[in-house]
Amino acid sequence: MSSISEASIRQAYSWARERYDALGVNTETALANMAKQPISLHCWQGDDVRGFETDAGGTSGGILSTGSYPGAARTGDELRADYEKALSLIPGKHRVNLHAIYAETDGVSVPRDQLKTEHFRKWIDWAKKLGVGVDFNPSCFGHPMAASGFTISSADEHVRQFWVRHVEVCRAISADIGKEMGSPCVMNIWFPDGMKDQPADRLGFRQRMKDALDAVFATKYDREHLIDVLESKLFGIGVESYTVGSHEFVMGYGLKNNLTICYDMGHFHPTESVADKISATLLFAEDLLLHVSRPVRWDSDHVVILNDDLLALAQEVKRCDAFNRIYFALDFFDGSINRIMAWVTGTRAAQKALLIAMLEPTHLLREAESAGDYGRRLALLEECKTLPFAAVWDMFCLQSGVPVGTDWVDLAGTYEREVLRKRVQGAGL
Ligand code: RNT
Ligand code: ZN
Repeated sequence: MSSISEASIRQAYSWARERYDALGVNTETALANMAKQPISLHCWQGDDVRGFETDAGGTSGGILSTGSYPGAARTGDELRADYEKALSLIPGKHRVNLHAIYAETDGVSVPRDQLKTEHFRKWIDWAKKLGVGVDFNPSCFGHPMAASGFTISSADEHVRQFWVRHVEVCRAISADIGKEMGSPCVMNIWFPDGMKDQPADRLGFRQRMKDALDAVFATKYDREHLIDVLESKLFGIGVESYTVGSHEFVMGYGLKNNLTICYDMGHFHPTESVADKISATLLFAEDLLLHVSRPVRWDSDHVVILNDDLLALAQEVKRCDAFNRIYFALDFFDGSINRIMAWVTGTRAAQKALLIAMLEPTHLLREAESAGDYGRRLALLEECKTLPFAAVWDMFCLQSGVPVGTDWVDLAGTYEREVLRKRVQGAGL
């Protein structure tokens, strides 16, 4: 299957292993840890956040998927087939991340505040078959009840209660999923609520959001089944002046009410480092969800690549020894390129960052730092950048039975020709 011989992968790995060994880093441990480090793959990259509702769906509330590359999944079966393809090109065992708009209701229109676990039965059974965990998200956007720009903080009681009920049913569904899968379902709540121009009553909306959340969280679930998460945001397109669920709101509400908080890499000012927030947050929070994304000038949700921001994030998790306290989830949606390639590129990039971090000789950096030898610290950091992590990565792919190096790209291309392109030509539905 591989265009690179197994012998050469093993030889390169054994050299790399020696190099890391000399720095006191065990590559075998890193490989074992990578194999048990899940990343939650978001279903919404497969269809540009459209979902399956017949009368609503799509993006709004400041989020936007651009591009009309052919081949987007149109049904649950197509999306699951695409997922399986992507998962076959990614090393390790992962999780799937669903949004409420991906309910399958047999053509019947089921309002979002009346969704039930049975509407996700196909997803659950499929995930069981694949042996992957399932995470979940209420969908508080792309809906007539969100048209005013406000959902759970709306001044309109009718609108507010609708979204309270939606999040409540999503929690019940998530708890059921977590219980059935035997692995807690991480349910992330994001509200688009905000204003294009300066509000006069910032407090009123936040007070209503707080009260609504109190109602939502009045029902208690076992954390063995459900992990409640709240995601903050700085601004959205058309929602530039005010975001109700700002960072301070979410951090305050989350910490006070024992919820997990989510940092999305695109939800802060471009000069703010999300990596820097990890250690500060973990002193006060048990765990943390990271939405691994890539902002380009704004919260554009570009496909994740192995850049400095991503590396810094992974390094901070390693340096805080916090792999067991962080949930990694992807959050990007690029409709302008092959969507399977987007998924696989982003996931593999995130995993490479984690691996590089796991292979870091952190103890040597710390020694230099505590000796006050910052020149040595900087020199070591630079040398670390060119350590042969790629040979360890290739070994991880080989051990996981997925394509090594660039081989996966051709396989994704074949899938595009044989499956995705046919969708456009009218076959399928
Ligand atoms: C929006 C948030 C949120 C969404 C997904 C679709 O800015 O990042 O996480 O991207 O729920
Ligand atoms: Zn996000």
